[in-house]
Amino acid sequence: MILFPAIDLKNGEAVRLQQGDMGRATVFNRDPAAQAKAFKAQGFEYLHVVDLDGAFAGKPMNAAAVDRILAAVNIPVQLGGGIRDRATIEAWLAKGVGRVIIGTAAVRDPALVKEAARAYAGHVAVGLDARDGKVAVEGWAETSELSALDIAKRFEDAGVAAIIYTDVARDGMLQGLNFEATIALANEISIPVIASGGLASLDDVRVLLGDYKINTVAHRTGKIAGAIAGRALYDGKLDAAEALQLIFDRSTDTLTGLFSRRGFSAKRQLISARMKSGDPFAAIVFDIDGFNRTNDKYGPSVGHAVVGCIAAILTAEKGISARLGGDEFALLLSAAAAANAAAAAHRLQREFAAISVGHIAPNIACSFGVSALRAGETLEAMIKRAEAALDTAKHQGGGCVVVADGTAVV
Ligand code: AMZ
Repeated sequence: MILFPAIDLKNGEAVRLQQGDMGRATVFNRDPAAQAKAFKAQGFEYLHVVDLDGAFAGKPMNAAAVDRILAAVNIPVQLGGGIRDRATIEAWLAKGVGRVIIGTAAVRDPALVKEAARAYAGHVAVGLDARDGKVAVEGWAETSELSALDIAKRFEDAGVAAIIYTDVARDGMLQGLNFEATIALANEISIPVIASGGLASLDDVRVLLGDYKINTVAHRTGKIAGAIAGRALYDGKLDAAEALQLIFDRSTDTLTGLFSRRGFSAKRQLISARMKSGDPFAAIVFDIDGFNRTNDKYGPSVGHAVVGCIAAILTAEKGISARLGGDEFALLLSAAAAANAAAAAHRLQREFAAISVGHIAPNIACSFGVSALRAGETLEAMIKRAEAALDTAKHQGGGCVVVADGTAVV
């Protein structure tokens, strides 16, 4: 789940509207680039920027402010408002916009979205803004006859990176997101859906993470890929640090259910904060040797199954396990388990080698790096040493366990 802080631009300033009404604008920052920097400093990893004047005019109107934002931060920016033709899409992407959002043109010119999504895979999103169930266009001054689902379905196989679904009536009102409509949409299509309009508090973030029941019904909220926060952040109703911590804490890898790199790093920070000196910790990091060859030889479904088996084995260990990347994993051990980390690495090595998928025995070999926490050391530094040991193991030809703290065992 990604939480996107929003910067809406009107006359070169960062504003928030209520229900999309330009007459009800509050200026929150006269310097949008400074606002972008502030969001980055708070820990956000992505920005949502809208050129409001552009959405009304049908062409970019706050390009200078967007340029300043792009120059001020190096995190990806998704940008919407007045992007209605191929030249404008290309110009923004060339300037470093991570993802363009197409609203009006998704209703009026679906071919443009399809062609752009094909040409710039991962860089084209569709913005669907619904008022009374129908999609609003032209700065929300006009309403079409089509529902969000009608339009979303057009792009089902087009390679659109995301659909940003906004409930116009809730936007800027701090009354909470429209979960029902957003989840209903997400359940009907395979394109990731980002929720927008009315995000009010940490409770909304909890619902997005699948925590809460809505009207006593447990909704499947796991499909919501992200949410946009605007006024709640500017008004201080949503604490950025708290929200990001909650999200990172629960950030798991979709295939394995293990902590993702991000979730692992959040957990690590949490443990570090609570750590007392003398607490025993150890780290095992490893990756699968020649995983691509396994994929090539047996196909990706066997590769996925192998990763699933590794995840199941790690879950049975007494520790915090994470999938750091494609074929890279980590296991953080404490107390008695930490004292036996090297033995655990050898045991894992044998268990992975024995993995079979149906009648296929892919002979999975892994290289391991192991480290134990030294007096006065941080968890971060300990994991770095395990990673260095893993590098050594790979240089030694792989398939071995290197213990950073002295005893190298091949
Ligand atoms: O608040 C508004 N009146 C408004 C707004 N926030 N009008 C349009 N927009 C945003 C959409 C989308 O991100 O949410 O502008 C983008 C769409 O612009 P266009 O020009 O493609 O319709």
